[in-house]
Amino acid sequence: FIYKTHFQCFKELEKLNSDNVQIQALFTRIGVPGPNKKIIWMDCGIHAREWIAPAFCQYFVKTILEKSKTDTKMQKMMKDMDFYVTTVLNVDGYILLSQTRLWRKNRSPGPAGCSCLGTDLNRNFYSNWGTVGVNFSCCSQTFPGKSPVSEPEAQAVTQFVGNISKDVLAFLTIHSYGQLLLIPYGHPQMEVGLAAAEAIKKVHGMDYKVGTSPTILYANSGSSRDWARLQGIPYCFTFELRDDGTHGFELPPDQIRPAVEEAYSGALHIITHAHDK
Ligand code: ING
Ligand code: ZN
Repeated sequence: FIYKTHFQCFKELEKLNSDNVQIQALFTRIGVPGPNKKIIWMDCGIHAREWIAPAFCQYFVKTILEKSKTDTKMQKMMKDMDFYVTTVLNVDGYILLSQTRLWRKNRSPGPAGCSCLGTDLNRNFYSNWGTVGVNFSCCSQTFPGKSPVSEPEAQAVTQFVGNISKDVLAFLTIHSYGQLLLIPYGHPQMEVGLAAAEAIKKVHGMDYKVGTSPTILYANSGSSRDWARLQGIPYCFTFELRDDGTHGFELPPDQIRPAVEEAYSGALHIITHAHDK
């Protein structure tokens, strides 16, 4: 068994040049088969060091599957919608964590002459690419790449979600840390976000802030969430899971379960709202 990195896999699959092959290897699709299904998109682990996010995606998949056995609302949602869950979007970066604990970017080669690897995948999407919140030094953590959507991971999401975007009700992209729900501009999202934050607080009493990136975090460009909103997807959220910065990316193990439990509650609120609307 020869392990191939994700980047190599993408390169090989690209050669096959057939529609939608690439990302089929990436996500889990959950739902009752049927016609005219709506879609919920969720990705975790676009940034490697934010490993609580992949833990969340795993918990999410496990929980919706368990619920679907008995919970009639979940059964209905699975009849109406398919859940596409990408547990680790940036696989190459995630694998590197065993050596480089705080790696963020992917592992693709930099521009000619650059000694560093990696592009910030959440600066590589086609949404005001390369304008704010980026650093064109290829060694920086927010290097947006050589050009918009230059990276195979961003290409895969752009191509796949782009093709189905008219059926996607919600696009949830999961990061850490900060305990935030970041929204693109637009008021309906703010209301749903505030209600989701309440749902989160009910689980373990944690406070999540809700707002747009520039107002509650920092300005950026080229994010997948802004791109998704530009495709017309109604509910697009970035989750920043625990914690508030005390431990940051190195969340203590005893917080893993409560962190994913409360985030589930917030995600479920948004998904239920998107479904019922
Ligand atoms: N945070 C996100 C980042 O890419 C973000 C925050 C997401 C800002 C989407 C704007 C839009 O920097 C982390 N922790 O990566
Ligand atoms: Zn992140």
